[in-house]
Order: sequence, then structure tokens, then C-alpha cells
Amino acid sequence: MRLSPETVLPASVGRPAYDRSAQVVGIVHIGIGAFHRAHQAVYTDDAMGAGERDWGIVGVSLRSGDVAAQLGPQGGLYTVATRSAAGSSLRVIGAVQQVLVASEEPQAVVDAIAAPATQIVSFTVTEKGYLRAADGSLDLAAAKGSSSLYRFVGAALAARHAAGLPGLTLLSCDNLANNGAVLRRLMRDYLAAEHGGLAGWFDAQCRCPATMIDRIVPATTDADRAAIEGELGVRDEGAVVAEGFSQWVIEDDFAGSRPRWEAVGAELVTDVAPYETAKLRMLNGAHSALAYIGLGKGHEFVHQAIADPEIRPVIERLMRDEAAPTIDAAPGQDLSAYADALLERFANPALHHRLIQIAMDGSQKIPQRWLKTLAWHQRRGKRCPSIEAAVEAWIAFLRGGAHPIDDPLADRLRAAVAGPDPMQALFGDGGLLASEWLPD
Ligand code: CS2
Repeated sequence: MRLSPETVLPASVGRPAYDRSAQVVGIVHIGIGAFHRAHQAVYTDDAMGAGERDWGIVGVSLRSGDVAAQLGPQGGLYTVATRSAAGSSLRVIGAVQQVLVASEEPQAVVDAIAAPATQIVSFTVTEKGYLRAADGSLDLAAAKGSSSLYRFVGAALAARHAAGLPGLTLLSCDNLANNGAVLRRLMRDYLAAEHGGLAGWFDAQCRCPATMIDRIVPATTDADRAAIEGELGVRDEGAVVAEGFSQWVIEDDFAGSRPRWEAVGAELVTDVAPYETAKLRMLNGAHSALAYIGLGKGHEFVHQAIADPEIRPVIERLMRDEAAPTIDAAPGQDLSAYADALLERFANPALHHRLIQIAMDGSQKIPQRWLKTLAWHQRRGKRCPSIEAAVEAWIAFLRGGAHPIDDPLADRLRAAVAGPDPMQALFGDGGLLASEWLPD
């Protein structure tokens, strides 16, 4: 038996506190992976539970049909299992109404974004999904490709413009520095190239707020699905597993209306930068260091690596002495308390967060996680022993052959580390990664 709207759930399991069938779709989300389902969709479910109306979500997968196959037969329902040392709790989320697979039904994706009731298009397409060239500009050839977010959004914006409909808010929820401004620039460049007259309308009618999104969401395993089935009494192929902690900081700059996410825990602010920078350089920077150093020492999970007495001090130093001084904290933002909280979150033994999952796409993650910090200190004549150790561990990982390299630049990375000067080939002038940091 599969989870469905007819399932009678055990009393202990949370469920939508609103009439799902009465909600119109207001959000199209591109990249409906586990992270969206455990984060933004939960806030939106809470907002509708608190009385907000018509913020149903249409999820889009750009390539794979997996999530559509998981959620389609379940009427869009899925479970979020929250896990901590103290125990686990389950909650069924109802915000997602439908999942479309862009490669199979491209026009349906364009129609969903162009629908008059749609106000927001949000994105979790990972760093590489923005299709940037090494210098950060739009890779136009890739952006014209069949699985490019720009193609679908561009066609839908053109349809809205032609129909005299208002613009949209494009909400990037990915771990990029200045994610809103980056998306705005790339989208604008795409429109200028492909939909000539639309760039001016886009500037006037659309908004791209910055966001900082945070919740640790390991990939769901078969063992997770089996455990959740045991508790739920039915099979949920779309279940996701997450830590209890969740944070969402959003720049309050929307084109039309938006759910009152601030009523359910999100922070709507004028400047996201201090939160985003702290998260990228401290949390994500530490994560990537844990991944490469931890894998090098034979660990499998984050909680094991952070418990290693040789690794933990390296990570503490990376966060407190290397990353934190580079951040202009917002009033009331306590970076030392943030580091304490991160160490506790990494140590969560109930969350089996694989280091190899974090090690993926290093070329896309490392610039905003490590290189900005390295450059900041280099400008002041200082070194960062922890991040430098992490860079060495990444190079060893790329050379090692013990793990497959899952990265859009995999072949070029392998060639770079096989050559005589990997540091120069990776980070030096004309190197593979856009870098303000020049190794000695
Ligand atoms: C992780 C992130 O896989 C990774 O690269 O660092 O997914 C991290 O778990 C999230 O950003 C936490 O919010």
C-alpha cells in the first residue's frame, strides 16, 4: 500500500492542517529534490496551515523522472522524518500538488510558470545548474540546452509578457554567493540573447531576492524508506530525512505577493549577505573540509569525521579563526555561537550524512566555501592552515582513485592534478576554478 490522500495516518504523524484541494498553485519549484521537500515546501505547508491561501507548489524535475514516479501515485504527499539524538518524528507534507518532468513534458512546465496565478518560481538546481562558465558568465550554449532552467523560464516569461501578465519573483535557494543577483544577471543575459525585447520588461517586472537556506538533508536510503514504512504503515517512496534545525533568511524584495513565511519561522530581511556568507564559509566550508579530510582518513559519515580528535580541531579552526573573521556580522549575529551550533549539528548521530555526498561537485562549491576566505587572509599577509589542509585533501581525493569523482569538470580536474603543479592548474591564473586566491 502506498501513501495517498486516502491513507489513515497514525495519530503521532503530523499532516496538512488545511484543505489541500482548495489551494490554487502559486509557486513553481524547479529542482524538486530532497532539499526542497524538507525545507521550502515545509515552510509553505506551515504557511497554508496558518491560513495563507493558494500557495500550492508544482514541482519540476529538469531531467530525471524519479521524483514524479515517487510523488505522482501519492497525490504529491510525502513524509519528512526529523532525526536527532533525542528521537525521530514524522510529518506528511501536502504543499506539493504535482511533479512535472521537463524532459518529458516541456510545454506543461512553461504553461505552469506562465499561469496567471503563479507568483513565484523557486530553484534548487545545485551550483552547477546555473550553467556558468569559468569566469562566471552564462554558458549560453548550455543555457540553450534541453535541461536548462533558462529555457523554460525564458519561454514562460515571454508568454507572460505577450499575455500582458505581470512578472514573477525568481527565488534562488542554492548555495551560491549572492544567489539572487547571480540568477538575475544570468537570466537577463539569457533573455538578451534569446528573447531580444524582454530584458527591459524583466528588469521592470521581475525580482530575484537573495536567500540563505539551511537544513541538513542527507540522501534518502532504502533503509530510511523501510524504517518510515514501519512507522507509517504504508509505503512512501518520496520520503525525506532531515535534522530538526531549519533556517531560511530571505531578502524581502518580491514582484507580486508571497506567502507570509515570516509567520512560520523564516526571516525576511533587507540584507541577506551576512547570513549567506557565514553559512557558505562556516557551515559549507567546514562540510567540504570534513568530506575530503574525512574520506582521506577512511570515515564514511559526517558525525564520524567530526568525532575524530585529529579532525575536529582543524574544523574548529577553519570556522572560528579562518572563516569567521572574514564576515561582517549583522547586528545580533553571533558567529562564535554559530560555530558552537554547527559543531553540535555535525555531531548528530541519528543523521547518516555521507561524506561522499558532500564531496560531489567540488569544483562548483569550493570557490564560495574556501577561496574567498583564503583570498581575504592572503590580502592581509596571513595563511589559513585548516583550509590549506582541506585543499591538499581535495587534491589527494582527486588523485586517489578510491572514490568516483562526481563533478562536471571531472576529466579536467583529473588532468590538472596529474600535472606537475596541481595548485597552479586549479587555482592559478587561467586555472580551472575562478579564484582570487593565488597559491604561493
Ligand atoms: C552540503 C550542503 O552537500 C553539501 O555540499 O554542504 O548540502 C549542506 O548540507 C546544506 O547546505 C545545509 O544547509
